[in-house]
Amino acid sequence: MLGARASQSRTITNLDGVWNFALDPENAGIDERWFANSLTDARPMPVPASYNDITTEKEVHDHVGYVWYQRTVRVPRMLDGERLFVRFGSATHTATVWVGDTEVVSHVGGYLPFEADITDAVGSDQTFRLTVAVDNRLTWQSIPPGIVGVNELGETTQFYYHDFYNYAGLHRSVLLCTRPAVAVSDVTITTDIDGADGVVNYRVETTGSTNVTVRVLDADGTEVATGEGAEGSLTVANANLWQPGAGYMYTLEITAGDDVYPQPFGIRTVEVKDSKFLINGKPFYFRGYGRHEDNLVRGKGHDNALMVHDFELMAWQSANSFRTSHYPYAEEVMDYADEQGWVVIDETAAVGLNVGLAGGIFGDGAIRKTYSPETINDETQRVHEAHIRELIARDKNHPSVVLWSIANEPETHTDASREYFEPLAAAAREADPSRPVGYVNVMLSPPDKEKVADLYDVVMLNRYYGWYVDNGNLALAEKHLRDELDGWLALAPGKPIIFTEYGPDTLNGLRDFHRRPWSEEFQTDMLGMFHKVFDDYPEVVGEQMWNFADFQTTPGIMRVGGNKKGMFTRDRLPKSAAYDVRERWQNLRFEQGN
Ligand code: GCB
Repeated sequence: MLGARASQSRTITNLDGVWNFALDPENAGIDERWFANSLTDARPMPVPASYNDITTEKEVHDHVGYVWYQRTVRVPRMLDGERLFVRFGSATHTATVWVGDTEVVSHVGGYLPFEADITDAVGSDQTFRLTVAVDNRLTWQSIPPGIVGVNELGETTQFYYHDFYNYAGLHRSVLLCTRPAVAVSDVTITTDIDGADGVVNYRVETTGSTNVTVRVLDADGTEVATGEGAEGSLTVANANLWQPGAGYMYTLEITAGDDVYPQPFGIRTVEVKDSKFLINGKPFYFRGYGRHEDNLVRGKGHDNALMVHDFELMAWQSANSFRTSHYPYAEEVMDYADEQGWVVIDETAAVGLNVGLAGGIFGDGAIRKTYSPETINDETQRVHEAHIRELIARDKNHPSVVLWSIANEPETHTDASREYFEPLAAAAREADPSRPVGYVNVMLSPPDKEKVADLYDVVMLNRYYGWYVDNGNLALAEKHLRDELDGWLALAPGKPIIFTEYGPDTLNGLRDFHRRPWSEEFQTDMLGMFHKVFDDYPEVVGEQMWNFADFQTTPGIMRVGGNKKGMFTRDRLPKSAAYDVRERWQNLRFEQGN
């Protein structure tokens, strides 16, 4: 899906603000047509934000099921024949939208955008009532999966196998967009390098038949190439490449009839070869983190101040990359990463497809199979595939995205897991033949059991030697880590290995002379042990520690106010390991030049 970008033919009105909001404890609102009137007993709710931590009420925080958002919208001045759209950056996890009494769109999947043409529903009205019902329930057929149940007290409960709080609501901006009736509806840009020149291949789709012309503008807005037709290949002489740390961006300005759409892009190549990850033909080493969209009060709500601050902290540490663990991030984040030259592993929301885990740690005790007609089944696979395609459709033109991660820590040591993933890996490749595809492997599926590694271009590992296993014994942990790495080299020769998670929970301020688990000293030691091992294996081409910052989870005996594996606290203060890692990454950057 195209990003919302203003141009001479496209206007954008931001609908963020304080909306009206109501819980729907009986999930009766749709039948009772709540959209047909002002919400009863509505309370204020900021958009964008998760609703969970905004109020003081437990019912809001722990709500399972539908909530309703509503506001009045003023229609912008429009030219004759123009179309009006409402666009949601995301609604977690499923949503239905009404304009007045008319249902205009439903969307499944909590972390990707959707829009509706509301021109006819609005008609000649100057203002209209916009109502959104958002449901946070997860099922075996949703991505990510979850289970909603009722306990002995009759309370509705929600369980899921992933280790972050199921924040919900309207997490990203809601926009009102205008565009001509015949407009650009999609563009795919791939690039290549030919000596000093850049090759720009493009394919444009439009909503009706019309002439298409394109211009490539450099970062100063100077025209550097032009083309005619919906498809073509252009040459940019003496191109400025998009590089890690130097995100040079061009714009493909597309004119289709009355419509003008500016699509930013970068000229760069990505390739996996001989255990190396090459960007513009040069070996790239990933330094950084798995992250979360998570913070105080706003939960997963996008916030530009927090976004820029987080990137400043990552730059301070000399990181060069991150993974969008464990779901697609806000479009603003992807644009920012492009412009600043950050390298991104772009992950789907397929996390927790593994009954061996819960909260990242233990199974839920129930006797279940991960893949079965009653659990993760054909329908889940269909939803997962649609989600992969939607993510690629949204993010395919971001030069920062160098690798797709189609799942985090699924079960991959059973025959059923291979049946499940084979078509999904193929779908990702078909949707984007220009980038490598991978998935993130869990400790429960080590190389001697793993069944899907050959489907992918890279090996991505989350490993917790020294924490969940060999807790506190880093000498033993190191032995086991090396043994396992040797196993991967034997199983997947020629594939680069990226560590996408490693690190212990660390309580900020807990100091320990004996450097034991949970202390800041232990975090320094455990990260240091992993780094020492990485340096001995040229096949390891990346280290993304877990996690950039402490983050919220469901409460449990293994979590003290959330997951504490952050390099930074949840309010973004550095733990002491941050300084050691900074020194290492500064040195690596100096050696590796990015
Ligand atoms: C993992 C998961 C991540 C958890 C982490 C942990 O392997 O991928 O979501 O938060 O472990 O801290 O247990």
